[in-house]
Amino acid sequence: MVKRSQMMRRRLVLLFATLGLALASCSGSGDQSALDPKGPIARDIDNLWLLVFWISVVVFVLVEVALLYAIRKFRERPDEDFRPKQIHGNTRLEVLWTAIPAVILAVIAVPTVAGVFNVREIPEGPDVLEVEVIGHQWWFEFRYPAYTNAAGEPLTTASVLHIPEDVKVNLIMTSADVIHSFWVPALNGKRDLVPGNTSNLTLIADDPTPSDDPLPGQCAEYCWLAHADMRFKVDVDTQAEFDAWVAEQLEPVVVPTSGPELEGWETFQSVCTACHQATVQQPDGTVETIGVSLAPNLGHFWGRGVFAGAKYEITDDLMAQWLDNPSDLKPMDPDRNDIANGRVLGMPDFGLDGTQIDGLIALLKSWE
Ligand code: HEC
Ligand SMILES: [Cu+2]
Repeated sequence: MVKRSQMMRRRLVLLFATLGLALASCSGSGDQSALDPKGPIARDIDNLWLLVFWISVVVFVLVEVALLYAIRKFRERPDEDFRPKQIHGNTRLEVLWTAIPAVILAVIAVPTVAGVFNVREIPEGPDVLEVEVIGHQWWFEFRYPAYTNAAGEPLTTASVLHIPEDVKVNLIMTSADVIHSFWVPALNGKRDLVPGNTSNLTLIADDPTPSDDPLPGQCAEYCWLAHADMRFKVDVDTQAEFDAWVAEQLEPVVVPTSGPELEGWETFQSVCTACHQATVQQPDGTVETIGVSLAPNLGHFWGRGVFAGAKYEITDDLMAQWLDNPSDLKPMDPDRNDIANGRVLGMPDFGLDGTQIDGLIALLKSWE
């Protein structure tokens, strides 16, 4: 038999565990908090949440006070034969406790329905920036159809979405493989990316972010092995910064003619272009896009700051590890790649030697 003191101790442990868990949710707004909106759409959602929250607090307090009052007032007393008055039906009370919740729900429903329509509205017009978002296992690709380079390719990048402040950005989203979900907690809710379909999401950001501290985003639909590492950043620029970034991205990267970069270029052409693309300028001045678009575009890669689904910062050391054995840094399943059918589940280990790796790093660095 369990002793009384043991029971008591168990209850206390349970109480503190529950309290601990509950309090953990008050630990300020973490990196990916939806309670710290940085744009008008996220603010609407947050305000709606606050409305529901405070109504719930009032209801909770009233109900608990009534409950405690009833428990105390009508408790069983040892010495008297106390039975509460036996009541059957009370029309006034029943009408009241039906009407009050109905009014509360109506108060919540009106801004909720309006909010659902606002969030779903697809912005149109000359001021809207359209960006195509393609989800891949396990990274996000961004294409800007409004900006094309000399080879006729749209500006294409990965893992870091650049947008100008105060501009309505219409994301036109799809997936190359399985269902993913695009979520930037500071700017809007989540929206699925469905293969063979397009979905839209609007982003509007109030202020530019410091370039070393962009807004975090995350795939929010379980997509297998490296789902947790399928992140991205949203770098909010001033209009001038954004224009400069676009101009830089549209420049072709240069094919080297000497040094370790040239060694890297040779490996790049023979190995990497099976999956990666880049728009390059040949020594004779011609501009062309080489490679296959199954993996992140590597033009201007080094300037991106983060790689592998924004899991890591780009440094010489991490890049050397990545090129030596990518799956060491991020769980992937390249054995199941089927390039002929456009299916890629990770970057393989190519058994590159030290000189090849140094050459590739030199090449990618020169492609900042
Ligand atoms: C079989 C296809 C394939 C080949 C060939 C390939 N890669 Fe990759 N690579 C990938 C995939 C897929 C990713 C994205 C992995 C992820 O983050 O989930 C990637 C990511 C990268 C990244 C990080 C890009 C970013 O923005 O996150 C670099 C850098 C890179 N590869 C360099 C190379 C180099 C250099 C070579 C040639 C030695 C090469 N890759 C060959 C498939 C390939
Ligand atoms: Cu995903």
